[in-house]
Amino acid sequence: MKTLENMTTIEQMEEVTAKLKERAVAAGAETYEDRVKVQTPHCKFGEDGICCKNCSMGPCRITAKAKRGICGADADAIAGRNYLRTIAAGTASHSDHAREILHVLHSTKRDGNYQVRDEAKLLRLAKEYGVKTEGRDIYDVAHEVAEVGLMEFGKPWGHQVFAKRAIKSRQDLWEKEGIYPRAIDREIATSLHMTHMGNTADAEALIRQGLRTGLSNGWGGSMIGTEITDILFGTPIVRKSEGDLGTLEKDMVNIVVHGHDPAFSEMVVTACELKELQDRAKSVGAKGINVVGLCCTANEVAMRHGVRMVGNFLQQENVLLTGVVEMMCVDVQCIFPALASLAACFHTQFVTSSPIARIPGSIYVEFKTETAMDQAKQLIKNAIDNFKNRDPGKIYIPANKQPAVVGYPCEEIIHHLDGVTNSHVDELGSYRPAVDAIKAGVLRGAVGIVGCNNPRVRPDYSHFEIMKELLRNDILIVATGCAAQLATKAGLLNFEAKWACGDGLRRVCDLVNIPPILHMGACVDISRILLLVNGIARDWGVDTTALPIVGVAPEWMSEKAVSIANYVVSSGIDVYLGIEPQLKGSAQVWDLITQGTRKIVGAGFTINTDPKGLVKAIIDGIEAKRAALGI
Ligand code: XCC
Ligand code: SF4
Repeated sequence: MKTLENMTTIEQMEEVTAKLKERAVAAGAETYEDRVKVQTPHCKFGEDGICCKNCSMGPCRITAKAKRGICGADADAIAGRNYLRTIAAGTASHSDHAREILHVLHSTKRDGNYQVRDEAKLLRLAKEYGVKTEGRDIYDVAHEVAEVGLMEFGKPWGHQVFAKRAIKSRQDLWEKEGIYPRAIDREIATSLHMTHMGNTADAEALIRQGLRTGLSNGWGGSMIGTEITDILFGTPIVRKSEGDLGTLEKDMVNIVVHGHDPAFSEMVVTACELKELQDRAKSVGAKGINVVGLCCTANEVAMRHGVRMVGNFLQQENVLLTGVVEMMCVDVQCIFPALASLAACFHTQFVTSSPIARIPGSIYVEFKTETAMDQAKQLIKNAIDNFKNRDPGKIYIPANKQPAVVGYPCEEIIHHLDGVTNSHVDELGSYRPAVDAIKAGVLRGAVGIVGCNNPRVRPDYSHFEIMKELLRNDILIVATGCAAQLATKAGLLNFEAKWACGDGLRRVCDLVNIPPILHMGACVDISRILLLVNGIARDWGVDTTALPIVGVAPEWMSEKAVSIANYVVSSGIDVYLGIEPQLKGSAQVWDLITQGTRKIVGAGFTINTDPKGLVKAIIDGIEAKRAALGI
């Protein structure tokens, strides 16, 4: 049994970062820490959300003297508009990623670069979409499913099809409150329209549209992204992996895949297994090819191939500073433009692949579905040929590395619960054993820990502290995104981490044979958490708001995170944030997101930048829900 001593502590992670920082200085390279220094203190108006530049009469800033912009918009209108624009951008990003994946599905061929890997899921989805399947070639079905999916973005009438997966009480509420999500692009465009000069100045109306736009992401874009990715590359199953910088190999050609859209990284991973390329690597004196993942791309390829996870968001520069990365291939989102100049300080080839994420100084190879495999092979050849260009004087591979168990989509969770009681009730299975464990108090509740790192706080520290405290209090954790990768780096994402649990949680983990933190995937896969919570509510017979289950984003930073927080709250799940949203300049908007939405959707944000205070609020929140249920 592993113990506390086997973990990697935040201090140990920071030691490595400090050593790599020395390397950066020696190489004349700048890192984010340098830029944080020159960017702080941040602009107060931006921080408070009360700078408007939505028209060229401005920019207008709200001060004690100037209580209104030139058009008369006040702090509430401006902060509310800025906030809604953030949600729209986050929704657009997740959803456009999903749209790309639908195009990949549309390009599938039996002998093509991309194929259908999960036929059963495709057929289930076809049924849900009303696509005929009988007597049809699976690829014809796939193409029509892709077309129906693409219509979810722009259909002029109707609502998101997947929203029907939500329990009835939620759907009725969305209907009643006028926030049932319509076409995804419609919600994004409406948000931009509402926030144009001369439109909505009413903060509550802006917040409501934020809820609806978020819902079009959670029960629309993100859920489509998850489903279609499973169909294309397989629904994840439980696998072993490893994480942290120690997964880089001194004697191998190291290729890092980074970003979010797995269409590119899947090809790279598949191509690396080809014998011809392995042989080529050996011919240049390497022992083989080592592909590792970063950010959400890491989660995607770890769940489907066991590919090791080299780090999370704020480690992207550290990875290059090791001096052993032959190539970094990126797709979209969360990619520092700074990587181009940083790579130039080493032999690393920095390859961008998407017209959506063009970065000066990178090698741009526009990835196309028709030529994907050939492009991936060529890139890997280039990486192999780059192996000889390493500068031995610049090499430092930290030892930090932890084993991890990944790959718990809802299907796997149900499968494990089924093993306990054989309670299988329908095609989708049952969460009843989990419900019973929570009712009995063996488990006090469950928490989804998600999101990024953020240099506004001590990186990874909040994740770590919150996770340890929740486990100790018999609260099961599901994790995605960069939060899941902190769990990986720390050594909490494996069966042995049971030492960190309270007695109840440990018993459940033993019985169900699961680790205490379940890796559910990338950020788009928070849609899986929606389905999980929804399934539990269904099997319990209560609305989601009644459940002792909450979401927490201790170190969030992206616009996507704000969109996510909005769909989670709209789905009846309280959200705890460790970073303040940029809207403090409006007491009304602050009040709306922390209190007001509770009156609309029955859930809201609790914001606390102190991790100890935040985790206490989470536990108190869970216990209050239990008390209200009488358990
Ligand atoms: Fe990006 Fe998804 Fe955040 Fe990590 S967690 S920094 S969004 S990679 Ni989504
Ligand atoms: Fe100023 Fe109004 Fe224009 Fe915003 S929309 S920049 S507040 S005049």
